[in-house]
Amino acid sequence: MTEQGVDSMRVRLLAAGTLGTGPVYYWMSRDQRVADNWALLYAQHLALELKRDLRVVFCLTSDFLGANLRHFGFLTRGLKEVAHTLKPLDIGFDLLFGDPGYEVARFLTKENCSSVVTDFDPLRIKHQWKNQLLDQASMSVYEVDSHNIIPCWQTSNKQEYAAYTIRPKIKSKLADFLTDFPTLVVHPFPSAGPISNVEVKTILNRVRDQSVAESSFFVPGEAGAWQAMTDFIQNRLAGYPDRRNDPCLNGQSGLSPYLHFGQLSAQRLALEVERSQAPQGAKQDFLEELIVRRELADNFCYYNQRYDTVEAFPDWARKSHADHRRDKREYLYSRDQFEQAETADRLWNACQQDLAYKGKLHGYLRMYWAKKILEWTSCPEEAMSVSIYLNDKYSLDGRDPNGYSGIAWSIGGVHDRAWPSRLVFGKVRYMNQNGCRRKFDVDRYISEVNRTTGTN
Ligand code: FAD
Ligand code: FO1
Repeated sequence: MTEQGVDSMRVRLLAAGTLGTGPVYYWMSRDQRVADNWALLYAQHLALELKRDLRVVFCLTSDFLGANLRHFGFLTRGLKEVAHTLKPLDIGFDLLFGDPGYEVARFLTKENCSSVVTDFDPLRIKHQWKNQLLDQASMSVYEVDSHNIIPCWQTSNKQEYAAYTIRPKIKSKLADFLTDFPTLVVHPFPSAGPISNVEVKTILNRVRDQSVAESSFFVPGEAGAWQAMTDFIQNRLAGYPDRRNDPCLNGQSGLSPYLHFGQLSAQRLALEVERSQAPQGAKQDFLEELIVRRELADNFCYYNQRYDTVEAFPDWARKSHADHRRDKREYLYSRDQFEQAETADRLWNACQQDLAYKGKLHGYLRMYWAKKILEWTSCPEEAMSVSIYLNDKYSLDGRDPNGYSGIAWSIGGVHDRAWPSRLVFGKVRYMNQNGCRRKFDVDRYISEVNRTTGTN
C-alpha cells in the first residue's frame, strides 16, 4: 500500500523509462474526474516520492468512434469542472487537441515528464493510443484501472463465458478491492505551468459532427453525477428490483452517462449503495448489475478485441446464424429507415425516438431494440453495424464496453445460452412485443414517448 493508499495490485508498469526532470503526469482519458480516481491518486504518490509537481493532461480528439456534439458537450462540460477542481489542489491541467496517440507522447517529451500514469480502458483504440505513447516516449508509463472495482486483469486472465463464471471470481476479490478511497492532498510541489482553460463554446463549435443535439436530461460533470447518485440512492434504490425493468417507471439509476465518462466512480457508487438504508435485496440487485455485469463487459472487450464483430460470438451462435442465414425476413429495413424510426413496429419506433431525443434508452428496451434489428436486417453482420452505429450516435453512454457486450449479447448470444431454434434468430434468445406486453404497459410507453418527443 502506498502513502496515497493505492494498492499496488491496481497498478501495472507498462514500460520502465528514463526519469525526466519535469512533472509527473496523469494522462486522463477514461476516468474524467478528480475525486475517487485511483490513477490520479497513484500519480500523486509518484510525484510526492519524486518531490515533483503533478499535472493532468487530457487530449481532445475531433473524432472518437462516431462521437458528436451530444457526447463532446457532456465530456467538455465535465472537463471544465475537472480543471476548476484541480486548481485549489495545486495540480496543473493541460488540454491538448488532436490525435492523442501522437499528441500526448510529443507533449510529455517536450515537458520532460518524469513519469506518466494512464487509466485502463479495454477498447482497441486505447491500446493503439498507448502503444504510440510507448513507442515514442522515453519516460516510465504506468497503467491503473480506475474504472473497475477489481482491476480487469486481476479478476480473470481470460475471457469469461458468462456472468455465472465471473461472479465467483469477483466475489472472492471484492473484499480486497471494494475499499474506501484515500483523498488527494494539496500538492506540496505546486505546478509552475499555466492551467489550461476549457473554453466550452470554442471547443463545441469545432466538433466535426454537430448532427445530434446535447441532451438536456443529464447535468454533466462530477457535481451533477454526485447529485444524480444521491437522488437515486435516497429515493429510488429501494424500488430497483420491482421497477428497473419497467420503462414506464423511472426505476433505473440513470447513472450510465456519468459512469461511461468516468465522472462518477463505480466504486464510490458501490460504497454509497452498501452504506445506504435501502433493503439488502435492492442493494444486491443493483450491485449485481453495477459490478458483475459491468465488469464482465470490460472482461469481454479486453480479452476479445473483436468485440464489435460477429467473430466475438460463441461458436454455437455463429453456427446457428450460419444455419439461418437464408431464412426469409418478414421485414427488411435500411439503416436510414431504422434511424428515422420508420419500421412497421410502433414500439420499436418509440424506442428509437426516445433514444434520439433523450440520449438514453431504457435497459429492458435496449434488448428488444437490438434484437429487432437482428430480425429485420439481412444478416448478423449488418445487424451489428446498424446497432452499434445507432447506439453510439444517439446514446450518451455509447462507445462503451457495456454497449459492445450488450449488443453482442442481443445479436450473438454472448454471455447467454442457446435457446430452442427459430426462424432468423436460430438459437439466439428471442424477444417480441408480446413478451414486452407481459412485462409493462407498452401502449402507455408509446404514448409517453410520442407526447414527449412531439411525434404522432
Ligand atoms: P442501471 O440499471 O441503473 O444500472 C447501473 C449500472 O450498472 C449501469 O450504468 C451500468 O454501468 C451497469 N449495468 C447495468 N446493466 C448492465 C448490463 N446489462 N451490462 C453492463 N453493465 C450494466 N450500457 C452502457 O453503459 N452503454 C451502452 O452503450 C449500452 N448499450 C447497450 C446496448 C444493448 C443492446 C443492451 C442490451 C445493453 C446496453 N447497455 C449499455 C447496458 C445497460 O442496458 C445499461 O448500462 C443501462 O441500461 C444503463 O442505464 P442505468 O445506468 O440507468 O442502469
Ligand atoms: N477520450 C479521450 O481521451 N479523448 C477524447 O477526445 C475522447 C472523446 C470521447 C467522445 C465520446 C465518448 O463517448 C468517449 C470519448 N473518449 C475520449 C473516451 C472515453 O472517455 C472512454 O475512455 C471510452 O469511450 C470508454 O471506454
